Amino acid sequence: MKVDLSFLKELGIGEKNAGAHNGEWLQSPDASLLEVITPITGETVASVYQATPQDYEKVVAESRKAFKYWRTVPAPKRGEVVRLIGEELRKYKHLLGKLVTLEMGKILPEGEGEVQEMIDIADFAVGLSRQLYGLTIASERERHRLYEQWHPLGTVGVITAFNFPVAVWSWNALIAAVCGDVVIWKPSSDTPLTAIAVQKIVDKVVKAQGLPNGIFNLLIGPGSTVGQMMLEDKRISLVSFTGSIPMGRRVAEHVGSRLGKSLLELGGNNAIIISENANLEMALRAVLFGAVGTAGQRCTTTRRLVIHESVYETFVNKLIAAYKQVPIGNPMDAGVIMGPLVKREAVADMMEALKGLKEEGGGILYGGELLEGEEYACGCYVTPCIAEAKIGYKVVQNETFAPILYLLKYKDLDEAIEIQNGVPQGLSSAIFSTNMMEVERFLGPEGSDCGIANANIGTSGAEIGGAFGGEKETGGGRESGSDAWKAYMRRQTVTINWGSSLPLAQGIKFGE
Ligand code: UN1
Repeated sequence: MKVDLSFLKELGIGEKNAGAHNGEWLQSPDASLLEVITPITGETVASVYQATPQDYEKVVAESRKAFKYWRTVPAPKRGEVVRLIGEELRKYKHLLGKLVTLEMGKILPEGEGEVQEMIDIADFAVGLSRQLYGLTIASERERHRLYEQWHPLGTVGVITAFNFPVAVWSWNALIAAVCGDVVIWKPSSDTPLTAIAVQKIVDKVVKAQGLPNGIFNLLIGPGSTVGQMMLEDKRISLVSFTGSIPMGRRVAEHVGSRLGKSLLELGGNNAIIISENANLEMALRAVLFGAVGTAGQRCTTTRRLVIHESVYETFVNKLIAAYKQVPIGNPMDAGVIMGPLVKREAVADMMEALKGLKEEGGGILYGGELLEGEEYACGCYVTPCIAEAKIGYKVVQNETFAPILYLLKYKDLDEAIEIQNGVPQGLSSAIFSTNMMEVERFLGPEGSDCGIANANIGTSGAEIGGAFGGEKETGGGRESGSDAWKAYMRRQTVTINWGSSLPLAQGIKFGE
């Protein structure tokens, strides 16, 4: 397997790259170098100077300065800047998509799809910039006006995961920007190059518009230093974190202890219920995309199937036949639908989970092997796995970020919903059924307890227009569409008395 690295230059990526940016690229003399390895071949493609505590200070200080200006710019004018960023992203869709593929291993159509997700969010944010509405409320007092308005928060820290290295930044950063916030991005250390490339694209627009430094900032460095400083820093008004549940807990604890705001989008353990009334062909395609897509490394990945006993055997046979056909290989190649896992540690986690599954009494029906041979020498390629399990198994309760699909059998819908809800996470869920009573029950208050509930489509691949996030240990945050923007602003309730007396609320008479 070979990868072409010549396109990196077109994105402004060199052999060695500065990893901190506050309008200027910063590189301390004592910065340590982070090697960037592609999971496609295991080779080093470039390296990045990681941000030091001094860089951190420079970035936060600049962001505070920029906020004083940016909050005064009318929201539709901020929207115009985001519109131009969206235009620039359109030009780079292919190259940036390719870089996502190089760095984290998802197939090229999915890499480009992720850049499309950024473009969609930019368009959404432009419209939103004229719709940051507050309510006017009927006052109980005469000649009084009661209303609410929304103001920018300040500096927003955006900590993103490797699996959606650019889309998740845009969900947060582009919405925050029209809301009048300034942004400091700390990407995953597995995917720093896409962050640098995006920062360069954004910076081009910022410079061409004559905007000050410090509106969009970047800090590449370990979570234990740079990330931790963000959590403890009162100057960071909101920390938006996408990643694992244990890390999210740390974010909530540290930010919570200084009474700061956090927005958490953590792990999923998403199930599809396949009823006896399902269109099995449609369900099959949805399961394949949901479970094998992105090599099982989406937070919305389908990890559990809850199948009615009457269609269990038929469906499982179809599924195994489909899994056997999955072309695995270089994610840059047309026709491949599953690339490598992000790194060897992820493969080790997958193997550990499968070992645990067997110990608990589960059985593997297909796959779950490490691929060997010259082509797969980097040790990151596996076959996707289908396993039989029980809802109580520890491995089924946990999110393993790998392509393992657990099969669970049910007799009646109540049982299916109980299994679907019977995990600590609550991100995405789906039912395949052509029976409206089943579908409505699943979508009703006694149904799915997840932030996302779908009927006759799978668990992954959400559109940006809806609010994205989940309940329980998924953290409760909502990003992206709908009114998720409210998390990036502060609400202010205003009462104006335009009369000439001073009536008190609740009819209180005070000293009269
Ligand atoms: C993630 O895995 O963190 O719904 C985000 C989806 C994508 C986003 C996934 N739009 O699968």
